[in-house]
Amino acid sequence: MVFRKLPAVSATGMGLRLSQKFVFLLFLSGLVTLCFGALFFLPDSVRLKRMFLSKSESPAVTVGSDNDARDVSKNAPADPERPRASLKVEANKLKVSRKPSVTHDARTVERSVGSRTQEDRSPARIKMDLGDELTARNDKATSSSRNGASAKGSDYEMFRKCLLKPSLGTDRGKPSDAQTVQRRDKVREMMKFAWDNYRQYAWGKNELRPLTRNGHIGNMFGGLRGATIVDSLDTLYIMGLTEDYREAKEWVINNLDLNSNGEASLFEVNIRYVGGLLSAYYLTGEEVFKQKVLELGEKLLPAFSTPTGIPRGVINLGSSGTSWSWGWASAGSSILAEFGTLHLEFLHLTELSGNPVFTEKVMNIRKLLDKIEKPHGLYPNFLSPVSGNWVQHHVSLGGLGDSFYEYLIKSYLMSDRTDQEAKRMYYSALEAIEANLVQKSPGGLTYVAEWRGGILDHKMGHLACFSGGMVGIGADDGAPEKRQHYLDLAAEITHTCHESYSRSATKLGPEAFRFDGGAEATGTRLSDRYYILRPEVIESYMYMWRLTHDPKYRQWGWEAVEALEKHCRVDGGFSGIRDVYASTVSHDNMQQSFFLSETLKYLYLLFSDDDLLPLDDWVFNTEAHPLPVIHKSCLQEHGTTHNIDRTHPE
Ligand code: DMJ
Repeated sequence: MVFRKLPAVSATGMGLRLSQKFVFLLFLSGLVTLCFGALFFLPDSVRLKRMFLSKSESPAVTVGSDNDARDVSKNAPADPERPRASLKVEANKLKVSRKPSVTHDARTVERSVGSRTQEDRSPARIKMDLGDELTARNDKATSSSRNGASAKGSDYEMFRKCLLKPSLGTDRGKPSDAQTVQRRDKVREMMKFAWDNYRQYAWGKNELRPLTRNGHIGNMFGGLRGATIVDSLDTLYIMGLTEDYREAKEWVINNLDLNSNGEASLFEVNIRYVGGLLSAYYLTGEEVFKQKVLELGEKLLPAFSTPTGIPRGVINLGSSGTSWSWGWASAGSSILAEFGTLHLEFLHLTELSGNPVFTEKVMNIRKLLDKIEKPHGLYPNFLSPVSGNWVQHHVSLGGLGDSFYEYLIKSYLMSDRTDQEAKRMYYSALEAIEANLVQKSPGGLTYVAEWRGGILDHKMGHLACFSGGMVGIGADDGAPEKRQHYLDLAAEITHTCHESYSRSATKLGPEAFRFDGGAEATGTRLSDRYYILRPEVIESYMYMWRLTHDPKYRQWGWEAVEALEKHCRVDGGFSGIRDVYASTVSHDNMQQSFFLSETLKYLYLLFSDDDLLPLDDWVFNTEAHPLPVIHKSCLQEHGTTHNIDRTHPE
């Protein structure tokens, strides 16, 4: 012991002179300071460091190439211990406030319920869809106690009662004509096939490799596993694949381990895991989903500890909570489509937890975006989370930008049309998009070009094809004189996207198609010709069908089913293809989780009656997970809402 080695010092320290005591204390405090300081120089993974340091360090990695935010697996940081360009202790410490959130929104609420009547809400009407849900709720008691979760059944019951219509319709959305029933059954069979193969060859892994018949983990989800399972819960449930749903649920109960320590995409974890668990909870009332999603939500909060509160793209889900910008994102910037696609899920995290912190985080993002100067009213794709300024002027409704716009209109719809700020921002963004990006090709096709500092790139990504549906669902809430125009625009964009499919040999659409050098809705570059089972075109068919009931949308959906069956179905599942223009296809050996979550779900809805997940009660997150509209006035009336003031936090 140190004491014994000091001359004339007893083990107890008794008998020391004052000056000796002083020198000794000085030495001791120096030693402690040194040891603590040394912690900062240890790598993040060292446990000691995680135990002692706060979660707010956000090393920034700078400079990279301009890539698709959606195809991030190949861009994820390869080595968590790699040298970092700068190490900064952020000023914004994480504040997890637990104050009760009952402030009522003082703004005038103009409730637009269309043709909904009071009778729609009667308990008798609501009971109609409780067949499966009641069974599920009975299971809930068992699973809750098994998981030690405290069931807040009354909140859930109240939420159900405030829905305007039965979630699954009168007969699970079964269509009335035989041909549509047949087509819907086919889609259900495709889901079963995709799921069974995943189950057999890749169970518990993130995605299935259908050619080699094994699992893929990737590096988008940190250490999280079972992306396909979480992404599929609601699709299985909606399609009435009851046994498969139960198995998926059991996996979540027993195997979904949220204590992972890898680097994950905040965006991907949010849209797939948070979205998937939220929607599974709202559809079934199973407490385990609520418990898991709240636990996961808390783990995402450190990503917001930046000087501006704009989260970085990559987060360590472990106890360090460190976050990074993507190596490829310009100058350490954050991506519009990533930090702008959190709103719907985070509002529901507040609803379920009563904790306003989730809403505060996304409201802060919105506040910054609303205030910042926008070139021609447009939102560029890269923003610095440190300075809060745009990093470069690339604007796109495709990858990097897309779902930010989608979440503006959906925030408005999900707020029961009370979120006037989201409404204003959406319609002015749309106006800027129309003025600067929307083009007509020589052959008369309407498309949405990309914008690079004022210069148009006459290309449209497959991802941008979601915008047909988006413009469509927003049409009715636009200025009265613009409503028909928006619906026409939505139909024109959807038509163009269909053309990108019908002009290929496989009848599937390329990753990007162009309108220059004589091209009209065709992918001219080799690198743009692949199709990875993406949903966006079919998503727009589904919305346009619901809005217009024009039979062509169902017909186009059926063409897509036939093409998927012919070119993407292999013995071990469904696979993407490398070139949609080649009649002999080459498979990419990947069954993306969004194929089960989105592509097949939208197809199923397209061939179902509109009363399956009615759009006045549900909005779909960008991964097609249905989230309920927050019928605030009804919930407040019954005193159970966790509504907080959704105006800007101070
Ligand atoms: C999905 O993960 C989501 O739809 C996301 O918003 C965009 N891309 C993929 C599917 O293409």
